[in-house]
Amino acid sequence: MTSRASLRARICAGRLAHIMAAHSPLSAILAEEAGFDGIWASGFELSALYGLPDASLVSMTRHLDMVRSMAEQSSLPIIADIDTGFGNAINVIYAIEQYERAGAAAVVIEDKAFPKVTSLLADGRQELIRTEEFAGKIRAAVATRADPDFLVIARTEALIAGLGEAEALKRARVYEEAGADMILIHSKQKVPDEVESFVRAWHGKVPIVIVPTSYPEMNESRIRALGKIAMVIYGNHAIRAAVTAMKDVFARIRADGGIHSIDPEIVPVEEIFRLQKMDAVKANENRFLW
Ligand code: SPV
Ligand code: MG
Repeated sequence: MTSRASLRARICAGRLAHIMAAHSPLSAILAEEAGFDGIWASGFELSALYGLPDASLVSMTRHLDMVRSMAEQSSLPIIADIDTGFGNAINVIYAIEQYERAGAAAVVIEDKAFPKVTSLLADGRQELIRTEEFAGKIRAAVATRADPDFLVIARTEALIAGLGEAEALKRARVYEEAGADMILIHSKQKVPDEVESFVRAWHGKVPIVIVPTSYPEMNESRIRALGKIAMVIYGNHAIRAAVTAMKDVFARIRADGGIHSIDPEIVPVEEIFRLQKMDAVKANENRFLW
């Protein structure tokens, strides 16, 4: 079974898919080793990796290149965060062709206007496009995919934009009608109430995706108890873990005046060799370097 087919089968069987953000092939490898079911090719993480705000500044080709590089190193399905789809329905058509070819298993397209601004910012400028226009983008994505197992996930930012639950539900219904395989509902409230209320009120046929970054108390047992949610995305925990670890280690080296005390506390270089598959190089040296 392809990673796309296995992701779709998991979703259809109602088994919650646990998806970890990644910003590099190395973080994708670590997410796979940790037992996640898929990789979130996060626009936020990749923007941060380049030291840029998540505001449509990282180009499609840069993001695509990262998806391709992750797909080379991980067998997990990749859910590509394609933001607004890089423009209108015509841009979406091109994006779907490219992302499918690059090895993504799914795309998430959001109903914000291009250029977008990151969702979790306290006073972010959140502008949505017309419901019908976004439905056209979803129809374009569905009509373009070559593999029927490639998932098209419609993300509504209605709650993020402060438009309320009725508008979020109305948009989600239209996006389902347009052919979306799943609906991602995003919220920046510090508690799960808003998302829980949306999920209870959702009576569509397609399942829901959530990104509980701002309401971390919504753990997996609460998600299962609520039902209807088929995918949970841990949206920025790879880059935040990396920043936490680098800050700590860099500060310790400066404070200690050297690497002597930190050395036993960080992974040895042999662990990096393992992640790089250096053993294959050694084996091939023995076979072919005569
Ligand atoms: C991302 O990780 O790029 C997302 C999730 O889209 S969020 O940043 O929370 O909007
Ligand atoms: Mg994003």
